[in-house]
Amino acid sequence: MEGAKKRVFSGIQPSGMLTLGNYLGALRNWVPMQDEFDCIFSVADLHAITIRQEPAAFRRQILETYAILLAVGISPEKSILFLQSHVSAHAEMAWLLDCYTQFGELSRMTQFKDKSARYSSNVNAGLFTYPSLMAGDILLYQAELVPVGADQKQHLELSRTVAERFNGLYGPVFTVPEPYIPKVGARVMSLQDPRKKMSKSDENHNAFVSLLDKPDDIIRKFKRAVTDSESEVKYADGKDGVNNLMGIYASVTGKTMDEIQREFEGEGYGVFKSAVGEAVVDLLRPIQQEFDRLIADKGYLEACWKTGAARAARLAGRTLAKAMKKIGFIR
Ligand code: ATP
Ligand code: LTN
Repeated sequence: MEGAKKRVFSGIQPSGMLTLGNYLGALRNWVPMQDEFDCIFSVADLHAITIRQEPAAFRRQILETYAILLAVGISPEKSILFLQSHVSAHAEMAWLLDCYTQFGELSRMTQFKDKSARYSSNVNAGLFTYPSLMAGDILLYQAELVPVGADQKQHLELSRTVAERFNGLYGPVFTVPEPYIPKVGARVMSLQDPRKKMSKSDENHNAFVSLLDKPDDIIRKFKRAVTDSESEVKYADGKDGVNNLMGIYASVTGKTMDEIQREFEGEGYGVFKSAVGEAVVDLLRPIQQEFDRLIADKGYLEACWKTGAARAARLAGRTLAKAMKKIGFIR
């Protein structure tokens, strides 16, 4: 059976509790992919230390990110679900690829430019070489498809360039990965500044809805969401806040923009915002219940990530050995 399906790899950083944006834009699409593809998903903990993390909080975030992936429906039987740092080949491959990636290429990465401006007191080398670690994640598994949001496309392009460069020097070692843009792609914007994407690391906690937020907090955040001075629930240019709320409501309920507009005709924003909040609470309730059950069962989580790491290490080890042999290392 293995080999017949296309291989998929994706990762998510445990840099905070995942948001509604991560769910609607990424995780929710990963779940059905498990039936169509041979999927490998990783909690990218090594990537997360490019930003300073407080040890106790970091440990909790890794654990919670792993549990939330299971809670939304990533299956440890259908897929390989593991912690990146548990498979040492990732760090080793990142070093190899660093030596096949140009300074100029890394300098052009917009995420590096954004993050080095935002965290100007800690512009570490890891922040700069982050794309090599990510390329290694993907290339170690010979992944053909990589589901990512628009923000990661540039990194994926660089992964392709590095894979092609390596293959050009040594023969076919790596599969050159393609970006995979799921059919239902949602881009969820900040509730406080709807021109910015909703981000789990936003300092303003009212700007995002965490997947673990309590129902009252979710309702409150939607009630306070920034809109405009009009009162008509209508999708239109310049109405970024309302457009975003309508997008969330559409994505959660499956309704079209026209249907939503009709549903709230003559109602004003208050009623609409409450409805969006309620819909999100209903969406997250079963996920939160499953999360609560899983997080209390450390033994099960541990068993899952041990199995995941063992399966991942076998695949990754093969590619690492092949790449090292080609370079000339004595094996
Ligand atoms: P950070 O705030 O730490 O940069 P983030 O919330 O932007 O994190 P990532 O871990 O970088 O999230 O992204 C994980 C996945 O979620 C990626 O595939 C990304 O494209 C997707 N994603 C992130 N934010 C959104 C959003 N607001 N809407 C839709 N998809 C998103
Ligand atoms: N950089 C990604 C997370 C990530 C990833 C990957 C995504 C790490 N390794 C490999 C796809 C493939 C992010 O910040 N969203």
